[in-house]
Amino acid sequence: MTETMRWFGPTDPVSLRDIRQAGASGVVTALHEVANGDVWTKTAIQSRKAQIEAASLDWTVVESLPVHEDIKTRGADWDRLIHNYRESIANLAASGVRTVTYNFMPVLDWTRTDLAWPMPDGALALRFELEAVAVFDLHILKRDGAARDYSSEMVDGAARRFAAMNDDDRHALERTVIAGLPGSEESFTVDQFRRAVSHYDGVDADALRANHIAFLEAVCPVADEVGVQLVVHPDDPPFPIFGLPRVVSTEADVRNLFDRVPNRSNGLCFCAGSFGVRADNDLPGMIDRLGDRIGFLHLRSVQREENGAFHEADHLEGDAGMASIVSAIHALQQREGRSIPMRPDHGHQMLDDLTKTTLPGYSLLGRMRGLAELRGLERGIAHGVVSASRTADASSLMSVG
Ligand code: CS2
Ligand code: MN
Repeated sequence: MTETMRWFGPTDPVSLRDIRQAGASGVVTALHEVANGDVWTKTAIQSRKAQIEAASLDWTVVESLPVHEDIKTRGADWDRLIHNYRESIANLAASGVRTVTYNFMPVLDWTRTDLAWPMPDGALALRFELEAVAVFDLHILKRDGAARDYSSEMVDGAARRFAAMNDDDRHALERTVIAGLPGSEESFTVDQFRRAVSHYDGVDADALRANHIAFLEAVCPVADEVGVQLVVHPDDPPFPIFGLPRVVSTEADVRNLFDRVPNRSNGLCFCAGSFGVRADNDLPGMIDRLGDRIGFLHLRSVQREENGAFHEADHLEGDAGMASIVSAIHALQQREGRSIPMRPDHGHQMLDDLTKTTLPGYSLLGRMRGLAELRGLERGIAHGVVSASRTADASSLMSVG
């Protein structure tokens, strides 16, 4: 794998030097300062690239070239936005940046309900609880018909929980859910969020799928021509929330995209943490079967809990079965004779980072731990030291004294 770390640009509290010392050879980044929908100019791309290269790193992957809401809903500005998207792709290719991540999640990018969930070792993890989403949806947003989307037990539980919360707790939950996590291009007040959600009245899962295909049909020919691969990041979490459809959650969803739009440039960002929230996603099997389309890897593990909750585990723990995943990646790379860019996707806030201001999920030390563990796992597999067995998970391969 080609080892990278995400960098949020010059304002990121983590520096390029930090990333280099953490052992990455490249960064994954975006021109976050450009408004969603505007063109990424050649000059702006070149200058960011030069800055990265001056730190002896490569700009390996774009994450993300954001897809505007008017593309997802096929709104009035579609033509202009598609034109701009194509131009940004061509400009990136002209600078030699050839892998471009995007997602097709309505309104919200990734979503969590707790950004500082204490782990037994004192590190802090990101957590998602469907019941907390229900509290926000039913009692803060007060979305019409929301109660239909939850079990009656969860509706009752959410009412009890909301009643026990003070104003600060309520405000904190609201901010966690809609203020925007790192990499999200949007941040909302409750009123703005309500309005953004209402743009999806009449856009059900089938309509969103059709809009996604229309987007790919419009941009893939240009990407094919200039040699860029577009890689779609799956839904996080991989199920509908706030009554909004989500259509990149399973192997069948992804397969459908490739069947409908066979262009070479139509690719996948395989995010083990996002797909891994669903027990019905067979992660190593997906790598085997979708491998020729995988252009970028996010490696991270979640621990599923009851009632649609999960938290982010250490990279080699949790439900992912990381040894089986890295084995499948190793086999794919051998088969195709290439090295796939990978980043440790999120990490715990730990050690010195506990006293610093950090971006949720993107503090340095937790990601550095994840990168080191993943790199060691891959080297072990490549040298035949670690068994490539599909049944063993990383924690059972050795016991650390
Ligand atoms: C998230 C997302 O996977 C992640 O870490 O940070 O923001 C992801 O980058 C986007 O959904 C990809 O477009
Ligand atoms: Mn991811």
